[in-house]
Amino acid sequence: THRWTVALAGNPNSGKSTVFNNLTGSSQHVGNYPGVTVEKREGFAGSDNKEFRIVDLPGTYSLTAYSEDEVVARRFIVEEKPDVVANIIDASNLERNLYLTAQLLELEQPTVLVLNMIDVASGRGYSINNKALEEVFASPVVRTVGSRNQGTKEILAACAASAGQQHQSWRIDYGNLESAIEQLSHELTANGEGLRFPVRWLAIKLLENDEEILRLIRDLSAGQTIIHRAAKLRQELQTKNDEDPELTIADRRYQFVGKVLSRILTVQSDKNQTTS
Ligand code: GDP
Ligand code: K
Repeated sequence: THRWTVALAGNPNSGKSTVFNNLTGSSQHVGNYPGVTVEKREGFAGSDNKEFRIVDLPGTYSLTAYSEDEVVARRFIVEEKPDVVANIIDASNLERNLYLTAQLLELEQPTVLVLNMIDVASGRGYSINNKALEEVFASPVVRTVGSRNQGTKEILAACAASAGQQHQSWRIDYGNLESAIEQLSHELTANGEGLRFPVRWLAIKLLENDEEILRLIRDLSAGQTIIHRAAKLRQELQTKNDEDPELTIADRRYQFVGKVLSRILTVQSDKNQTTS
């Protein structure tokens, strides 16, 4: 039988370790990612005659080059290309969690959205429209309560259905940065052979002045040309928007998430005040 690789990604405290434990039981082992001190937890899961290797990525809020955990998470997804990414989402804290979801989807791997902590979300009067959420992210949604081991089999079923599928076309519209993204994507398509990251993602990272990606591009034969072009475009955008493009990109992502929330989330206000 084929063994699918599933990478668990999510914010710290989304319940990712709990879900990992539910999925893998006693089959876990701990190693290290090459060259860094970050722990790599892996295990196996089986369901309906299918086998899964589950890799628990470090919990992160973002996928920048500013922290080792974030670099490890994004590298694993792009370099090892798991069959599917399972994004563990704290359903009671959607804004912050979907900000990571948007960045994970930019890596263009098949992704399953796992709405965990559904019990907490319901307790606060949050009602989440599954179908709308699936539509806006072009990805299947599963609901779980990790602390009660609910929805665990459903995660595996959704992963099996998504594994190895073509990533559905999905993107954030970065508004007046799109032309710069397009120009850099063009350069990278022509001169970026051997890079395993999606071209559009690389272009966005160049506009964010991402240290690790700059190093990667610098090693290409046309690297200096691409880096100069990126610097020039960054300067132009800085002037035009009166803001560092890195901040503009973060703003646009938050705006996107805000729009998603207004579409998928309704809050019953009498429950909103209760604490649990
Ligand atoms: P991680 O940092 O993402 O690995 O989060 P953990 O797995 O350590 O979970 C953080 C806390 O949330 C723990 O106390 C878990 O027992 C709890 N937890 C996990 N999933 C759920 C859930 O679906 N509902 C509730 N109420 N608590 C959960
Ligand atoms: K924890």
